[in-house]
Amino acid sequence: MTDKLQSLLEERGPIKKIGVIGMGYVGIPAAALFADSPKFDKVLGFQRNSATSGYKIDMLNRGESPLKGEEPGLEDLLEKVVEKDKFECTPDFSRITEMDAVTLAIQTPFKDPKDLLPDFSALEAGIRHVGQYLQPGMLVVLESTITPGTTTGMAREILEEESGLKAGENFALAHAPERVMVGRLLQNIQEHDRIVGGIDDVSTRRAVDLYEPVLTKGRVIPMSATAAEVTKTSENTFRDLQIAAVNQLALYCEAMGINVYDVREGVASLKGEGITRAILYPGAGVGGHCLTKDTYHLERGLQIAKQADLDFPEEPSLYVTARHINDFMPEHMYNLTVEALERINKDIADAKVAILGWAFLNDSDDARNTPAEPYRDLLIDAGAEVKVHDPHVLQYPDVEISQDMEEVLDGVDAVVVFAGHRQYYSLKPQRLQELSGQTHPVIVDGRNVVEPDAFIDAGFVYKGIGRGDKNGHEMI
Ligand code: SAJ
Repeated sequence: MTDKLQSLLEERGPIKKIGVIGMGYVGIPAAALFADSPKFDKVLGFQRNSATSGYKIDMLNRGESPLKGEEPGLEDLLEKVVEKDKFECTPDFSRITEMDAVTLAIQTPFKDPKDLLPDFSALEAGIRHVGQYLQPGMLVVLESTITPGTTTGMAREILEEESGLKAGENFALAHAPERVMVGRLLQNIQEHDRIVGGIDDVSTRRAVDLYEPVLTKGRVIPMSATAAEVTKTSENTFRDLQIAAVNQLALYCEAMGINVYDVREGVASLKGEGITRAILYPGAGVGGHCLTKDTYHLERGLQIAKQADLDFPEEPSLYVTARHINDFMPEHMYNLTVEALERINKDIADAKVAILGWAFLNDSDDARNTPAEPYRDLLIDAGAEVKVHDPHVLQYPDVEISQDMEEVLDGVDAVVVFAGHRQYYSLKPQRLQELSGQTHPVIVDGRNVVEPDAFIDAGFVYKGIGRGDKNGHEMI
């Protein structure tokens, strides 16, 4: 079979025209880098002309980036490849027929983690579009993070159903998961190693031909499609697990009256002889659209890609437990807030609380699945008055976010740090006290940005994640 595909690809020759479906945080930088490579002649960015995101088409064709936040080098690169007519954005999906390769970078959120049900509706629509215009000898690559078994399963079926062609015989199919982080999209694509997994060796090799030209420091790591899906979902699951491990340690340290950062420094000090102690940082929670769902993709993958019975003890999945621990941290922040207010005989229902930092990541404007939201919901449900400050996140559905710190801190009983934005490291206790107008305001530090003693000495009630050594301090 693959011989037939091999000869089809040889007939078609090297990849020259590339289509990228999904003009978002993953698709736009990928398209710009493909277009900037002398190996490729033309890149089309496919974007539906929808009410919510149709505006991107004209912006991109003017060489402007519709992405929020700082993305070093992206605007210049877009301008360059549009000027050179190597990149164009279009809503006309019929032009997929002109392409040698098509990549799909479409969001794959989870509808219901409990039942492990992902929302693949947008991805399915994208794959169906490709299937309708698929030509023999083309390569299709899924870049979205997907449940293991999706490439050889759902994607293959839809493409074959829509095109009447056979994967591995008439067209190549692969998974090459994105590994980007906001704020360094281009750098991540060029410098991270690239996992490339085809449904067969011919597809893998064709996909390697697509990604190798855009890598500077990174190298291509070829494997099977399902192994590539498990690699991506497990690398985020492992990160989430590492964060859950240190969050659990932080909760233990609070109960034991010790400082988790002393312990962290100690644990991290064991080095050499190949010993790596990747102990991460505890905090107010885990947000974003990666770590919050990829564990569930992996868990679901075990169900749909299982080929033999799993031999596992009668225990809940370690990975799902980790998710629950990280999802608990905003609730822990709420419990710390209530405890601190009780120390000044303030009931949460009568309290004014200022949340500092709405983004899920420090120094970014990205607020997807921010852990600050479940915390705010708990406060609101308890009857508290809540204000939110964030220097980067300008707006968010149903939540008023201010960039005016003084206005947010005016008259508050409690200041609660949820994101480690640079400016919060220079919070001054005296100034905060003045603005709050309270003798004993409360500060709850979810990202270890303040020096506890400076606030305690100024009369604050201090609480910090993992700061068992301070959370029970004497009131000054
Ligand atoms: N966090 C902690 N403690 C830490 C590190 C992070 O509480 O020590 C929290 C952050 O505050 C944030 C969340 O976890 O709320 C996620 O942070 P992140 O740094 O993992 O950021 P993401 O989700 O944008 O990036 C991850 C990265 N994955 C890995 O490093 C394995 C990135 O490389 C991926 O490209 C990205 O997911 C993705 O798109 O999958």
